[in-house]
Amino acid sequence: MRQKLVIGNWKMNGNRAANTALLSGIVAGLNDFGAEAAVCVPAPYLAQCQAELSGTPVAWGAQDVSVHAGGAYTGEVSAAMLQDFGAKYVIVGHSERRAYHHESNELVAQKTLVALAAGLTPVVCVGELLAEREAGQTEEVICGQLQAVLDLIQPEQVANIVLAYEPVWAIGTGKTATPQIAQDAHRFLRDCVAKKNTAAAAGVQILYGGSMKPENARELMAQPDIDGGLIGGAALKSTDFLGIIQSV
Ligand code: 3PY
Repeated sequence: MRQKLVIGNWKMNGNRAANTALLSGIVAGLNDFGAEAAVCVPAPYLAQCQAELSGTPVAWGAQDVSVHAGGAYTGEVSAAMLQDFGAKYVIVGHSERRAYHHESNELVAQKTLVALAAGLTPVVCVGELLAEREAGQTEEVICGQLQAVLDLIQPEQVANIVLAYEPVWAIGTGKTATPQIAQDAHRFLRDCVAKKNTAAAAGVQILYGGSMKPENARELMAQPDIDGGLIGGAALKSTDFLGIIQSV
């Protein structure tokens, strides 16, 4: 039985005062729900998460990581630095980074490997564009994105990654994949993982991302291969974020 996991992707939002209000609202409202909760915040706020979330059930993480261990890489943040601030998760390959920072499948795979080596749990995002879905290329695209990662990691490392299926056409658009569309993609991804490590595939958490909100979370998370959510806008309001967690 896989544990449900709900991760807030704050993207480039927040300030110290607003973060404190949001984090304390989440912690206060988090009772005995069946899901594990985490927030992936802009790197400058990792220290704040460490100060305000330590000792609570809410984990924290980052939204990107450098492939480099250290040195002359202006603007980059290493896996060791994330770990230094208690990060558990790091999102890699979000479609916004693939689109705006030209991250290739190979770079995302390297970031996954670097995160794993540092003891972080990479949340590897895959997802197709609307044009790709309309051209019937969804499986080819998400398989290619995932395969680059699977090719680089060891079979035993499969158990230490989290996957997120985020159809690009559902990100920031208000459109959500129907539960059946999402389930089909999740099942397909799990079958791809099984080719690398059959035993581990059954345990890999695959999150749905793309306009998940309290109103649609229950139906999505009821699907057999949807193990939680990677939440965008709805993660910025504690009541919405908690509403999603309560949908588990
Ligand atoms: C969204 O739901 O907008 C996301 O991009 C989650 O990562």
